[in-house]
Amino acid sequence: MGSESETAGKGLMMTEPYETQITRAILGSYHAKLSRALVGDVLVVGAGPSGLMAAAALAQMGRAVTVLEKRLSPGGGLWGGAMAMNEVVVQEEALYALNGVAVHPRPAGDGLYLLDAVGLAAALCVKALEAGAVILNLIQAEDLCIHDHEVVGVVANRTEIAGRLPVDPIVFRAGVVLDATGHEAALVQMLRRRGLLEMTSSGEGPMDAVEGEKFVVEKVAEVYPGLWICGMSAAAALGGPRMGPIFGGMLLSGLRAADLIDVELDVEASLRQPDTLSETIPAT
Ligand code: 48F
Repeated sequence: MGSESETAGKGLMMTEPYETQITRAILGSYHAKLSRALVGDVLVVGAGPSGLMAAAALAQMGRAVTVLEKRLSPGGGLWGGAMAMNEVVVQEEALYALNGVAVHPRPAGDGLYLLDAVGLAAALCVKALEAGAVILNLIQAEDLCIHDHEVVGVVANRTEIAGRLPVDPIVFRAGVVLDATGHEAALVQMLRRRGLLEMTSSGEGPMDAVEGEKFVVEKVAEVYPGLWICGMSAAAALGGPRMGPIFGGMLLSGLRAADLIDVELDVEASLRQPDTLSETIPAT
């Protein structure tokens, strides 16, 4: 006689083959995750350092966050470091952004710190997931959902399908959409192509690491109702300098986006609240 759990296991295997149980477990779990991701507070498009940082911070603030990443691997431009030398540099003043992120910055002199690029990409993913964000890879934002002149969501498809096969997309809805698509500034470009967003910039400028790093933090903004930009997307959308393999600006840009978006969501929530005081005091 086997133990009770063995018997239960054998019973299950008799009803369904092992391979089917594995597939069924994945199906159930993935679709529950997808369903949770469909409507939320913030939809981050692009899982590079700025998007992952913003997602982790917003999720830690209690916001419902979904991250869409078109590639197989979230991490954006981190993995390859500089010219495929997989080390990245972060400035001392940005190190606080990595509190609670499982990385080990090593001093490189002059207030610069080195991090393993793969380690940082992986640790940011873990941080965002542990904070409660949902990360969906292999999903590409291919359009925006706009109601009454406000971005209310993103039209998305499987990366392998988007733009290649005649298969309709689905829509992810959120209170705020954050374009963290890096050099592409993909969501901003979707508005520009339709003439919905007028921007004089013709794309990011030549490299200037000091100015570029400041730019991506200072220029975090809502560029169209419901659509925010951060990271390299801000530089590409507004004409800031590129900065190469220094990543403090990306981390701080993501953090700043999280702070500003959190405030914006609070303001929107308070505007939706009924004016209880005026409702309870009868008019004389
Ligand atoms: O490019 P990326 O890492 O953007 P970032 O967070 O950081 C920039 C730095 O990596 C580096 C730099 C620092 O000196 O200049 O480039 O601003 O990550 C952007 C992510 O967005 C994804 C893309 O695959 C990448 O992982 N992405 C781009 N377009 C889409 C998208 C799209 N339409 N839908 C989903 N994901």
